[in-house]
Amino acid sequence: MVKVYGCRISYFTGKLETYLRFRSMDYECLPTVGNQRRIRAGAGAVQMPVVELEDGRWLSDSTPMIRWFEDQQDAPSIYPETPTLRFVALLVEDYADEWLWRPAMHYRWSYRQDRQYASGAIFDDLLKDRWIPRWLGRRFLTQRQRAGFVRGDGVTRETWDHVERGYLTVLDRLEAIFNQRDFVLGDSPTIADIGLMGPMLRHFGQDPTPAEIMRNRAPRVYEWVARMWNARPGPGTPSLISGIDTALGDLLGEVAETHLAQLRENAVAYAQGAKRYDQVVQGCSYIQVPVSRYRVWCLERLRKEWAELGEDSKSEVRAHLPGTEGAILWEESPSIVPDYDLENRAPFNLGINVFGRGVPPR
Ligand SMILES: N[C@@H](CCC(=O)N[C@@H](CS)C(=O)NCC(=O)O)C(=O)O
Repeated sequence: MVKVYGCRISYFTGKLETYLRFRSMDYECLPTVGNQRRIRAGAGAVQMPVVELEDGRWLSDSTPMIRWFEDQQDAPSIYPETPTLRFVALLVEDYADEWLWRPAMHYRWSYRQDRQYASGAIFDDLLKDRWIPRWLGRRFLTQRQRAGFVRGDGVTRETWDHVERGYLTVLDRLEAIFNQRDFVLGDSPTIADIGLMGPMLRHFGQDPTPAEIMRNRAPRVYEWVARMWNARPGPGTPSLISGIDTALGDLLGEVAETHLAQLRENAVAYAQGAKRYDQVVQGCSYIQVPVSRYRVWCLERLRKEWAELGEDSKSEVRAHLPGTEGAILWEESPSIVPDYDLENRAPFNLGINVFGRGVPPR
């Protein structure tokens, strides 16, 4: 039985829970609040989720955690065997983790009915035994999340429509994929599906405003969320697509134009020692978004995976990535200076938050 410290409506806790259910692994959910000192000592940073194993070891960060759990399995892996699909799956996971975060936080905290629901749910889960009046706790949570992860992450009147377009586009791209097959890459879940469950399960599929949009605009995605929540490995070997088809290629185009564009600008800003930076994504200007040291590491890991691909795989993936944004995967880049997990110990290293000490600093 592993202990998962998180919250019942948290993005990355939902991603990890989907994986643990898929592998029929028992877990116990515990709140981070009240356990911060132990979490910081064991896992390095307080974020959701962190995991405590029965032998006392701590794990942080859903991406390396799932990879480590998967290494212990004696079953067909959720990381595709073919190098092209493996790379695509990792890229989609990273896009789901790091790019879809902004629209997910925007819908949850910018719309009144969504923030009323979320602040109540988080309060009841994390704060109700803390001697804080419910109204005050909810107000504190709303202000923290809106100031930090919405306005503080570049959502303004000017970027609002583009942020929402990112959600509508991923719905359309996935709807086209699920019109052809049950999961992103074939008849079984891969790490691409698990990654997408971060935003889709506890935010887009559950918060009132984006869930209504999902039901009406992309019913197959809505159905996939439930299918993923209940997914278990099939009896045989997973049957995945033989290469990148049009529907998947269209999703990859969006991933490159948005997520890879942001990863590049973030890495450049980090190398310059900046705390915030401006970026243009699909023609939309985001002013003074927070720099993330963690995301420099994400980019470095993707570049390593890219470097290990054979020439055939590289050209197959490249054909679906717009050159300007895709190039950050293959060009020599002096601006990528990872300085996290240099000993390659993740998920057993001391973790860091995606931004500052949790919320993006002002
Ligand atoms: N890279 C981490 C990210 C975890 C994360 O950022 N979780 C969010 C909540 S879903 C969090 O803890 N944010 C920090 C905060 O709100 O203080 C992972 O993949 O697990």
